[in-house]
Amino acid sequence: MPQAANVHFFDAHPAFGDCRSEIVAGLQREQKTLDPKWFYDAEGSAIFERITRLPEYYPTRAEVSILTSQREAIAQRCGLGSVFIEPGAGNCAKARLLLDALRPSAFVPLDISADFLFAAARGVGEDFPWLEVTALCADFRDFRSFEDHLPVGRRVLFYPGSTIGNLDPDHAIEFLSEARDLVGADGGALIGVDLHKSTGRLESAYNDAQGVTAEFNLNILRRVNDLVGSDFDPDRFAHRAFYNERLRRIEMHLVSEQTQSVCIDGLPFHFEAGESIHTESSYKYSVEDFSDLAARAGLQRRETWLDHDGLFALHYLEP
Ligand code: AVI
Repeated sequence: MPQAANVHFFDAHPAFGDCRSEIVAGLQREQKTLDPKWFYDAEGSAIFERITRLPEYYPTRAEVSILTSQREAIAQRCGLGSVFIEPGAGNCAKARLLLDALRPSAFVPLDISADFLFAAARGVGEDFPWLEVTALCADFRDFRSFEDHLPVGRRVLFYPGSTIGNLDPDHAIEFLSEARDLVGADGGALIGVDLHKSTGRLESAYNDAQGVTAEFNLNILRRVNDLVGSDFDPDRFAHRAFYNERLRRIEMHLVSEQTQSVCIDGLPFHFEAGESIHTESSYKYSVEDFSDLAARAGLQRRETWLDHDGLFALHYLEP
């Protein structure tokens, strides 16, 4: 397919690491764990898309309502004509909502999944012909692998979706510190964060009536079977999600419905009935808690926009 003149690609061939030893180490912990990054193969990403449209799952709708109703104010705050960088860009749907108002000098979607990223970047280039799009297949944490390919200019990082909530607070601080280093002293960061709120509202968002979140959670077992040849039977596990009020995080688990053993290459993992694998945490922050977290990474909160119902926050931060 011919490539539009305004779209550039660079593949840094990000290393995926040794998934087998990572998965084994997680299952050997006292609280068995699987990293939520394993949710997102093509099938898992498609199930997540369905989650974002569920009546109970408010974060996507709330954030989109902020991005559409406040786009001019957001653009003024971020500064026009910057290099707009989105790690984990996926389909770039949220960045698209800002591009006309922001008029960035370049848009840099960054993702570790090359095919999906390049198709999404091509689509942005076609729909915004005035915009320079530089798609980088790279690991955001490995700045050196892509820094030579970043267009010149003041940088603004965009990290929507409360994806930062899937990191525990120490890792979120590390991520924000790396973001601060990337954007430099004159840059900025626009970060979407789900707000702490009533347990009932949060728990229903992760326990939808149609069972789509359960399907998403259980799909990780199929993915792990594909990755390491394990013999998880998803029918023998059940989805469980609850709000841990002390730690202010939704925890998703897969609970073994019976005593069973699962093998990876002859290596057995024993499950008691009722024992769980912790598959995801989704931290929720008040505006003040997130300001404190960002400050620990050397970023100051300059402005925050909330949706009409006060469910979700979009923060603009600067070093
Ligand atoms: C991607 N991430 C911000 C979602 C969340 O809400 O933590 C993932 C998700 N897990 C279950 N539902 C949605």
